[in-house]
Amino acid sequence: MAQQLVRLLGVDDFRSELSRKLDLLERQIDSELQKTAEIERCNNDLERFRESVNKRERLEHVCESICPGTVRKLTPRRDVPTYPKYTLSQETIEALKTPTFDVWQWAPNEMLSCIEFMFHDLGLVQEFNINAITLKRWLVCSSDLRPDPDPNPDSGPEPNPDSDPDPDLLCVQENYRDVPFHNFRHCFSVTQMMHGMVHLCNLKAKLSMTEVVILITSAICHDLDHPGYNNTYQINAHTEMAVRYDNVSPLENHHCAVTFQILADPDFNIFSNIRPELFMQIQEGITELILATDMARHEEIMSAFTCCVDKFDYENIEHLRLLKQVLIKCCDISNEVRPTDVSEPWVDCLLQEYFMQSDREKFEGLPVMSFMDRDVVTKPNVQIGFLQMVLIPMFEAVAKLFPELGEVMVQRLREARARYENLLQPEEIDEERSF
Ligand code: BYE
Ligand code: ZN
Repeated sequence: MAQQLVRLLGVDDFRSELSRKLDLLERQIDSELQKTAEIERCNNDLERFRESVNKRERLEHVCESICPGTVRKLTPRRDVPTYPKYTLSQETIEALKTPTFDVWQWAPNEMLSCIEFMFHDLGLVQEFNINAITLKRWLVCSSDLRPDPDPNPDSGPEPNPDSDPDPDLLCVQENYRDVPFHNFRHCFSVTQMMHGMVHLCNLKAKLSMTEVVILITSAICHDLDHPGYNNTYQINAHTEMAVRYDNVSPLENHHCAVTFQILADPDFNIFSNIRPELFMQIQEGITELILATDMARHEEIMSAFTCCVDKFDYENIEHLRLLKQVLIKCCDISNEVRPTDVSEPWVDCLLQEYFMQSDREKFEGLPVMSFMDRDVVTKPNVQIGFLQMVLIPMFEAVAKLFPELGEVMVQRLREARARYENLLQPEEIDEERSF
């Protein structure tokens, strides 16, 4: 009886052991089945993704063959340069301080890293307590850098596409258009020249940090959202911009407006950590400098500066204002100060933009300026006139204050003039120079 009981118990043990093992096996099979289903789902997703990429490529191929140049490449437009990837070499850092710097060899991300570097290098980040991420975001908008979206989407009104600025378009780079001359590379070139001037003329010892930040920020923002058609076109064609600004420096007023639209968003305001009074002073300074880049005011600004340069007084705010205005003007049109292989393509880009304008003016029956007319202009002809009448006198005036610029810059401009004179065709030699 007892033996039977033991045996019985043994069988029960065996049974429960067996059922436990079965249970375990069932669970394992279940989990394996789940994994297979997961793999199946992944495979399906992959297949769908492959199809959509193929479809997009086929579509782009068709678009490209119908209308070449219109298809945006698949490379992520707003990928963010991170410091380790874009650490500037010591050689680049030194070259950035000189007018011989080659502005053509850099991709957009590298230009952005250079501009960011200048802000740090000039001590502006420290002086104005600029948030390093805000500085990056201000320069290039990126989803990685954008603050997290509101976790509670019901908390505010729906964004209105007509009045709210597109968050992707709040940064500096996105607001330079893809036009032949007035594009982001021009912004970079002008900013780099300003950085070079600050170093060459030792401006940090002569001006306040507020003046330095005004100079650099103005250089960065001075042509924001330039459409590639100048003020004369805006005024003659009665564009919205010209009407809005009553024909007074329409483009330059617009560049200022876009500058302060960007800074109006706290996430993009590099000056959010300074006192409101200082912000107002910087805003006023930037506006003055951007408005001074209108070449229609060249004579007015130059004659005022020439008057004060012989008795220049760094304590006189009027003198300082004129100096800053002339400095940004110099940087803005300084391409000919650069080595020939850097400066020459800029003339082609500018003429391309001018020819685009004159073609449009002819088509729309508007007056055409002769220096923009592809039937009239030759490169040496316009550049000799421009060097002789605009660039050389302006740089000579600035070199009175900063003799160190005489050698580096005025000399280069004279060489450029001689180079263009050698390029003149015999029949052009006695012609009126028509800048
Ligand atoms: C100027 C005004 C607006 C935009 F055709 C650009 F002869 C310029 F007028 N810049 N910037 C640099 C220039 C240069 N204009 C000219 N040469 C330059 O090197 C002269 C023009 C080709 C033309 Cl001034
Ligand atoms: Zn410009």
